[in-house]
Amino acid sequence: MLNFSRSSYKVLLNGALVTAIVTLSACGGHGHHGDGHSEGDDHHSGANEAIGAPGVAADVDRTVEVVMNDGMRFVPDSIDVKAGETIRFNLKNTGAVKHEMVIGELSYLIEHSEQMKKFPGMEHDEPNMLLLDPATDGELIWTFTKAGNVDFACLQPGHYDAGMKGMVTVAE
Ligand SMILES: [Cu+2]
Repeated sequence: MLNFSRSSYKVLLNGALVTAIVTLSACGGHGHHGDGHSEGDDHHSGANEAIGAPGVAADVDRTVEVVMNDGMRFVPDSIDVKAGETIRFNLKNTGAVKHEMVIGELSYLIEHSEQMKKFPGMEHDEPNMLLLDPATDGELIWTFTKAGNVDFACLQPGHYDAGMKGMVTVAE
């Protein structure tokens, strides 16, 4: 009787463990949920020095309006900022399907675009992204810390491949 209880407990534990691993795999296992993965994975979090950092409302220097549409475009898809600027992106989804703006390195965006095709229901909520339902708007605040190019894209399945991407040019 005692042995039976113990083995049932083990199975339950293993079941929980398996579930956790599957959940991580669905997102590529790269820890962009910010749930305590090793620091070596930070380049996949979407928030690193090259692309900038999440901004706060009190620091906003400028607001930029960006429309996301079912033509699979960001309007505008080219945005100029200066290093150190905190931008409030006022995002508007004028389409009939969900769109999102995800700021990140190109490799991160492409990888997650592929993941989204495999797991279309996968949703994220990170400071470097904003997912909008059809005909809604919202804001994403981001501080661009370093000069260079910072990519952004919509990672809803197929949207990146259809050209739904853009670039922020960060001047010195
Ligand atoms: Cu989209």
